[in-house]
Amino acid sequence: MLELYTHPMSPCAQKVRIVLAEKGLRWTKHHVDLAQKENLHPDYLQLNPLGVVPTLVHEGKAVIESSIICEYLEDRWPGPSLRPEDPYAIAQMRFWMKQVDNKLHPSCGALQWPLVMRPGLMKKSQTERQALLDQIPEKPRRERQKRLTEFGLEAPDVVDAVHVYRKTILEMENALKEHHWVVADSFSLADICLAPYFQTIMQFGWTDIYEDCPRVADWFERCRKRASYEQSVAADFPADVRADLLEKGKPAWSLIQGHLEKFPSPM
Ligand SMILES: N[C@@H](CCC(=O)N[C@@H](CS)C(=O)NCC(=O)O)C(=O)O
Repeated sequence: MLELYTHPMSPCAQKVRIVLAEKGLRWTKHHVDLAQKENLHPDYLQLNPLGVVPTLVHEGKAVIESSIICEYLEDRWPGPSLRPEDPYAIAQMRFWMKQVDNKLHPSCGALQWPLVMRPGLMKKSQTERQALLDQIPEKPRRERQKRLTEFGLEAPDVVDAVHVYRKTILEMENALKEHHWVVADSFSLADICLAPYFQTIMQFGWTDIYEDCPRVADWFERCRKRASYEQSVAADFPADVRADLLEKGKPAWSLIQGHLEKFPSPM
């Protein structure tokens, strides 16, 4: 009944997998090989014209965009609820989700792409690489991926990405002074949509980015301890994959630290 087109390292797909697990829903997995650009295959574009994961298929109909999929699942299977009751808290929840989609997600891509996707692309000829990247349907994403492929961590997007991460962390530290979870005392879609972006930080060994934000560190530990997270995110990172990612992330830390120095500490 429920099918998900997904990739283990995609934070957007991780969000949706956490929601499915929180609600105890059964689903069928379709792995989309992003390194091989299966997301740009004409059959996949029929389902998701933006050429990205995740895509949920329910009763034969495709639902795209991770935050929309999360809300769709919440609407269809309201229990256990992942939306606070108070309308103001719901507005706050949606604001966090929007910030994640518009800002944190491209920032995560800017840090992850040079380390994970770029090496494979650089093995292809210039013409082959260009032809693949030219197929990306949306111009801003296409241009960003071209910059990140050409310049790696030296791309201008990387400085902004580090700042977006740091600003988000400081805002979360403040929000968590007010309640146990990001928008309320109950766990919500805001927490689910943020947590995978901390998985990325952790997997590359960059957790010092929030070392002076104890509430954020504690929040992420609480997210990770949930069965939903274990089952739908942690399970996809066996020891050899974790070791490889840590190795890939190590050389980038000093560059990130350099960008962080220009940023304020929490109040
Ligand atoms: N706004 C989309 C973003 C989806 C997205 O960027 N997915 C990435 C993986 S996290 C992807 O499929 N990238 C493939 C590519 O850009 O080639 C959503 O939230 O679903």
